[in-house]
Amino acid sequence: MDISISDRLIGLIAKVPSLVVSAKEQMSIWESIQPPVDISSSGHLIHWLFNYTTYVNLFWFALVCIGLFGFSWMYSAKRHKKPLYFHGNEKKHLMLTAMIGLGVFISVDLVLTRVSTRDMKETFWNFPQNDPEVIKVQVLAQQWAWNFRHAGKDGEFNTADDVVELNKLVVPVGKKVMIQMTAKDVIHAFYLPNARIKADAIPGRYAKLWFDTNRTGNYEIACAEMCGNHHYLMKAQLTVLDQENYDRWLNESQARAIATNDTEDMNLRWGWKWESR
Ligand SMILES: [Cu+2]
Repeated sequence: MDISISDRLIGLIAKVPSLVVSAKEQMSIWESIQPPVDISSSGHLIHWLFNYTTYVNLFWFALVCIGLFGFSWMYSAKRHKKPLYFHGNEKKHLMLTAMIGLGVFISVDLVLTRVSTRDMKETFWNFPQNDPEVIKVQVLAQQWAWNFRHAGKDGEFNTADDVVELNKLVVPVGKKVMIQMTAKDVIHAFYLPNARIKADAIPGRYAKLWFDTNRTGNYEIACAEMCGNHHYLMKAQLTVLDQENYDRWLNESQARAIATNDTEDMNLRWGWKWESR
């Protein structure tokens, strides 16, 4: 039996309500585009830059739209039967153009450069080098996993008491964590969305970053560099424990490491001497 066009139309229209997103679902979409919870003391700096960039660009975009559509309407054929030609090189036109250009340059380029340079210098590249409380971790990225190495009780890397974990980084809450990392094969990027921090792990060199945490829980670590066909699987977990649980975890892991680490196995000895620069 032939289905008439009107039947098809009715069928299509009947589907429309299911395509309309309910108010409740809109809420969840709004929630889903919110950034992940910030667990660091410096994440708000990145937030500020992100928000400022968005709003200042929205402002200038709106101004351009108002000008574009406003002048189109003002000088439309309906309102002006006779065309009006001018070259725009009068002093007031040049001044207005220069003022707008200067406004964009100051509010976008100058402000963003100034603020991001300050944040880099004072916070993100201000590494807690001489802080004895800092937790040091070495990270080896590879296709497609993250290896984490704590120095253990002796404070030296590549020794029998090193605690090595696959895809699991454990840190105590409130402490600064200093990370040195490299990659085994191709370029990867260590990305901690909840601390708003990211750095490339590059074969043949040691990259570093630091972060801190202000709440316990499990958070995602992702690879943020397209590194091969299983890049999407390259996830790890950041576990933030309170000090007591962290100490227990470290003690147990160290005891297990000393009992089972085969120091002759060169595959296990991927650590390096901590770079103090
Ligand atoms: Cu990767």
